[in-house]
Amino acid sequence: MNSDRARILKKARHKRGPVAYWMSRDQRAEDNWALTFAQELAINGGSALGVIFTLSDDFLGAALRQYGFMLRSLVEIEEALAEKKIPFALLRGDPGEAVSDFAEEQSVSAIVTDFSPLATKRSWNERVIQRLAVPVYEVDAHNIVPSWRASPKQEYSARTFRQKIKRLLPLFCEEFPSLKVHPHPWDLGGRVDWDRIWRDLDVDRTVPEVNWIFPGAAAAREALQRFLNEKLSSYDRDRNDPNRDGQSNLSPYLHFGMISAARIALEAVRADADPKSKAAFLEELVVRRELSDNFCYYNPGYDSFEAFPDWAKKSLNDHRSDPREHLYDQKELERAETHDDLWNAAQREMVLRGKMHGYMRMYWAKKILEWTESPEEAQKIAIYLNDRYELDGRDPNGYAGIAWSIGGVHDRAWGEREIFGKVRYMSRRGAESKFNVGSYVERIGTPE
Ligand code: FAD
Ligand code: FO1
Repeated sequence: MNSDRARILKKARHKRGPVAYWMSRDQRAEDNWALTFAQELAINGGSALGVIFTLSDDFLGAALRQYGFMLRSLVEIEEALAEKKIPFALLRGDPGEAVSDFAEEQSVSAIVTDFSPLATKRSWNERVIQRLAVPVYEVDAHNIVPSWRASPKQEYSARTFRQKIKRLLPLFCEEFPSLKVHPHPWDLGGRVDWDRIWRDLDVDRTVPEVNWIFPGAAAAREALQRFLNEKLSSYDRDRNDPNRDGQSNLSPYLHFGMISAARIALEAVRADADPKSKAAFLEELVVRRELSDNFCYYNPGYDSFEAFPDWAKKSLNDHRSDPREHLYDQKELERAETHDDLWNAAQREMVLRGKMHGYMRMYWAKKILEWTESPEEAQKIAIYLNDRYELDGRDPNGYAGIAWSIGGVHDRAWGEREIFGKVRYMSRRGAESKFNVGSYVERIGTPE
């Protein structure tokens, strides 16, 4: 493994004792560099290895839909780890405290965790570091090129980031080693009582689970194979048409780490498919996705107006008092009660299906800017809805996508117009010129 994938968050003397991999963002047993690193550390020290997951009831507005998707996959992970003689424990309570209490009780010698640029996980890490006297390592198991290696600063556009990441990709595109049967046992008190976890789960149950997509690593692999066999070759033509099922639908799996982006990239590169489509897909999967992590990692205000570039902030400020022809509040938007049936259809697609089409996401967020009191309110509402309903929400891609749509992040200045200032505008007429809006609206259905 390229050693730059790992870094030390807390230096401390290595004592003897088991190594714990604190899994969070990368919820899979195979193709996981954080787990590989933890196993190597354990084997080199002659130690046991275990995986812990801290279940928090309140993660950035997630509801039953997303918790269900995650928990059903964690059951599979426990099973896959058991086959390798690696125990799995599910901890409850404040994650920072739960991890440090567990480590003390079990005399853990080192903690390894996966990387997330989001504030929540960073604050959990801080708490663990403060409370524990053992080494804590962080491994970027999500990005192909670790965020801290891809660039030392926030990149202002895909163009500048693309150059850097393309140069580094050959160093990090390695085949994954298989997880080994772990040679040193660790008794963590048996299997997780999943029935009890479900019973005690205190989350918003008004956003139900969906049944068009199945969670877990095996389902993710199948979805990838289907995409490579049936859709990759026409990706470039079909991905921006919400009436064609042209996208991969891999984002929910990527968000929860049920599949690794590097695995998808390796398979896509090997696939016998149209080169233009391959390049378009890899641009989204690698450059755009890893650029979102770069944005959130170097810009702690990623979910605020402050994150927008200066030209956009100035321009949006100049247009604050422009009259709005339509004004909606959060509830009206949430219930898809606007004058625009295209927007309403997109909103309903997200609420009912848990995944809005990629093209519609841009239109959707830009219209929220057009129809609310201020850019701050638009951003807040867009984040609330995205995080509450999307399976892939609560993700750097979401914060970056919303900041791109409303605040010009990673974009350039366009011709000035009302409300948007120099932020790129999207019109319903533009959508109509790209795809059959009527059939999209009809397919998603109108409320009774
Ligand atoms: P595919 O087209 O098959 O792409 C494959 C993968 O490439 C995706 O799974 C994703 O990881 C990555 N990707 C594709 N488009 C983008 C993009 N524009 N930016 C960054 N990465 C990209 N993506 C999320 O994962 N979570 C979100 O919450 C989210 N919210 C968004 C909100 C707005 C307002 C906008 C404009 C975009 C948002 N995106 C989000 C980005 C993008 O729309 C989705 O990643 C994509 O539609 C997911 O579907 P897919 O996996 O079928 O995509
Ligand atoms: N990660 C956890 O470690 N514990 C959780 O309880 C948890 C819940 C959760 C719910 C919805 C969702 O979209 C993601 C969730 N995650 C959870 C994963 C989370 O994405 C990562 O921990 C992030 O890296 C944190 O920034």
